[in-house]
Amino acid sequence: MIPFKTLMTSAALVALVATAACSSPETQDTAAQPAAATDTAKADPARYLSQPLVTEFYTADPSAHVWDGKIYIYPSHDIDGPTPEDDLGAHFEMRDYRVLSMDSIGGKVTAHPVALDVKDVPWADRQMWAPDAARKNGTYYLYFPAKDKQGAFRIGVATSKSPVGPFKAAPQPIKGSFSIDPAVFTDDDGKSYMYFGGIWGGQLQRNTTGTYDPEGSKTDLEAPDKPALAPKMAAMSDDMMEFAETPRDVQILDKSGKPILGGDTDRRFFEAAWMHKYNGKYYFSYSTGDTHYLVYATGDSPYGPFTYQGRILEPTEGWTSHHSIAEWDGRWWLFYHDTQLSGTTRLRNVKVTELFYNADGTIKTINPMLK
Ligand code: FUB
Repeated sequence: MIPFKTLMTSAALVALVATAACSSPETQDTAAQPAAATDTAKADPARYLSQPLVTEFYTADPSAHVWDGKIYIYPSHDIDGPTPEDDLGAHFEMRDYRVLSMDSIGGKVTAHPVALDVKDVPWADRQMWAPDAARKNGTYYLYFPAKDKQGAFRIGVATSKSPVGPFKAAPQPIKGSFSIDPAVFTDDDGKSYMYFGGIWGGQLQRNTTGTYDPEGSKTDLEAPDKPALAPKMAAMSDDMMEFAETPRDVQILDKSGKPILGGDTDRRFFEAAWMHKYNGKYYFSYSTGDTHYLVYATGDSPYGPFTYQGRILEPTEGWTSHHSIAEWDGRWWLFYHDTQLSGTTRLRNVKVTELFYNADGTIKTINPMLK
């Protein structure tokens, strides 16, 4: 990866105090945690469109859901580790998940205790990356990617009777799962679908034959004039614990109906799949990775195909961009992350801002920086 850092130089405390003072939501950490940043400088909060939701620890990849009128965010829990940054994301060494909840946008944010730890997942070895959650018949399902003992990313599932956990992991990853960034969308008819995948560190390019190839490409298909590697999707089984079908490609087309090409790095899928529905249309959104955009494509079915429409979010600070979109109180919200608190790609903080549609259903592009 090419780090897309903002360099900052002074002490963590200064940044945290400055940020907290300007942050509208009140935060409450219900589990003892050390202060977040360790080697950072004062970032001027006025430069940012919105402020971190939590300052006590680092969070990223926010998957938001509204259940019973309350907002729940399932983020990655970033930690500082010894591994140097590389193109395959070895520096994202997360070991557990903590859920955030809010009664309202802009209100108090509650950070709940650890909901799932890698040590309690029998098959997983390391790197608990971007999770998502779903609810069905009074059970909450946490879906998460992690590397297994062979270094291959798989997607696991864990269950709880509470939206904030603790969750109990299934002993094996979801059969037939691979790669990263699960996002589970439940349609109006109650059917649920998982969208997933990521290139480079997400290993999609090492799973093209149905078996993980540890010697496979370190980037993508290495064919810029061919259709880009597609994200994957599958309907979920009734019990939400398995795929109900073999994962298939999510087709992303340009406006003339041709697949987006591998070399079209401003528009091709990289990671961070999300699905939402607005006015009867399906919006498949994702990150373009090394070009740092959050973009979207729309379709008439959860299976696609999806036609590329444009950008949701211009580049944030930090190399990665990852988001979710949810409706709360009749308005639409973009949950995303940047590195305001740390200035370091591996230590991110989640945020929220309102998302607006144009009359034709297109999304108004958001700039995360004010100056
Ligand atoms: O948080 C680790 C990885 O970084 C996620 O899985 C990607 O989407 C990117 O945000």
